[in-house]
Amino acid sequence: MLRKVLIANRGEIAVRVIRALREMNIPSVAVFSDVDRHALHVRMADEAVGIGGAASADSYLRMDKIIDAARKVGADSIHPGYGFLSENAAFAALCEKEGLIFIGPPSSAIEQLGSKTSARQLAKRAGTPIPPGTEEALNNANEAKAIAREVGYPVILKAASGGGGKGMRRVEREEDLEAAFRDASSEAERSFRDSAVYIEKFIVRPRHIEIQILGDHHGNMIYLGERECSIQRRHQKVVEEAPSPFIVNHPELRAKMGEAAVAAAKEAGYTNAGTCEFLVDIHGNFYFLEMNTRLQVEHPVTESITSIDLVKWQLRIAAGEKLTLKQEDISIRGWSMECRLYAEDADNGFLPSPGEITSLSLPGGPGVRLDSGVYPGWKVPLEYDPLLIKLVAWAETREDVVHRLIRALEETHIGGIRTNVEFFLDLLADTEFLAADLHTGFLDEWFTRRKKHEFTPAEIEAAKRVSALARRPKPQQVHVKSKWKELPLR
Ligand code: MV4
Repeated sequence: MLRKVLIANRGEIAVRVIRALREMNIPSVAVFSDVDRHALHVRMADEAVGIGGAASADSYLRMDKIIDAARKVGADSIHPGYGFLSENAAFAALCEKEGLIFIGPPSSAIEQLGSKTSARQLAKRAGTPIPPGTEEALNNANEAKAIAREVGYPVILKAASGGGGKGMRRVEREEDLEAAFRDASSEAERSFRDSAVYIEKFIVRPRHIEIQILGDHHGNMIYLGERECSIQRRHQKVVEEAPSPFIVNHPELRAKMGEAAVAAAKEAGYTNAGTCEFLVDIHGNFYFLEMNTRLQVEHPVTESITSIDLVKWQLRIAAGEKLTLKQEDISIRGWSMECRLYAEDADNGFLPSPGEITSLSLPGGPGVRLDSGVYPGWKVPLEYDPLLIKLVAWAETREDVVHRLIRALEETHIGGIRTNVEFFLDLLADTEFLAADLHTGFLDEWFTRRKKHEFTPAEIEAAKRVSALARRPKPQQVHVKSKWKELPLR
């Protein structure tokens, strides 16, 4: 087993990894920046090492300081969490060179999957379906025009080094293609210092569904079902759930997507935990978008429906152990949903709202899991992502899990800062959300609908006094709505 693990991260994910290590009796080492000296992950770890200034570039992104810290405390391995250095191939390679175990895939896999064009090539070789388009960067707008004529409009231009929706342009007609090509290339250059863009057919009104995989160093690899992540705002996930309402009645589609994810990961020489992102259209056709070579924020919903601890498996796999779970051992039970509680002002454009948490009262009871990185009296710094707590619920059905989340949100009181708790109560009490006809445009449309209603301040106050549970439609109206019954499966 691993001797001592340094966690090159902060906040709730550092705490999550420390908890797994504690249960496995492996010593944990936190690192912290100047503003994180009193953070929860520092308090919970067995040891902690300061690695520099508040700005990420001076601390959590400093490969040299993190490697030095690992050396100093005698750690043999590093868990990168998510964000920061987690998908940095150079950091994984540096760990490999220094004889430290990087708890994640090999640097070669991170590198191949980091470039979107090379990931497309790899998926194609593996037989994993991709949106029609190019697997090489385009040299000019005329090349884009030729491909767009072949695959048909709308198309989408994407940065080869892209992520988070930057350097992306949807194009409806040929006359808009040249300007869009210029815009996408220059945004890609500014954002990633790489102007390379490629083109894909635009998949209309898709669902964003991802497949969790686990692979060991002995050739074993499995998939652990899907997560539905279509509820996003500006490419930031807001609510995640598993299973996907779109897939739940179609185990054969789940199996096909799972096998496609495993095939792509195997082609990359992948090990450890990873996630294949797919777009799924209304007909049940699925298309590989990219692979996330890290543990994801939303991993707990998969843990909840499979009863498998993904972080413990990451640690065992990194230590060279065999993945003793077989595909036929994986079964899905019930429904899980996660709300990301942020220090942000939901009434003012979701602007970050850092500051001191003056009081904190958190939910509990059956089926409630809290992955928190905060405590009362802690001052949320403005330098980092303001995710405070992941509230994750489990229940037998989707309807029950939504009711449970509402109940848990109503038990939640975070004082001193603005949060998005009230926003979740509004969203989860919405009939359309309950109907589960989710797609990537759902949240934008929901905000538009809400604005149109234009409630008076008195109505808002009245609504706040009534439990969101009481505002819900009657249970008999509720069932998972699937717009398609018979899927034309590939
Ligand atoms: C697409 C697409 C439609 N067709 N690709 C946005 C982020 C990036 N990772 C991929 N994205 C998209 N790629 C094709 N061929 C639509 C999106 C997209 C999206 C995807 C997932 C979740 C939310 C989204 C919101 C807008 C656009």
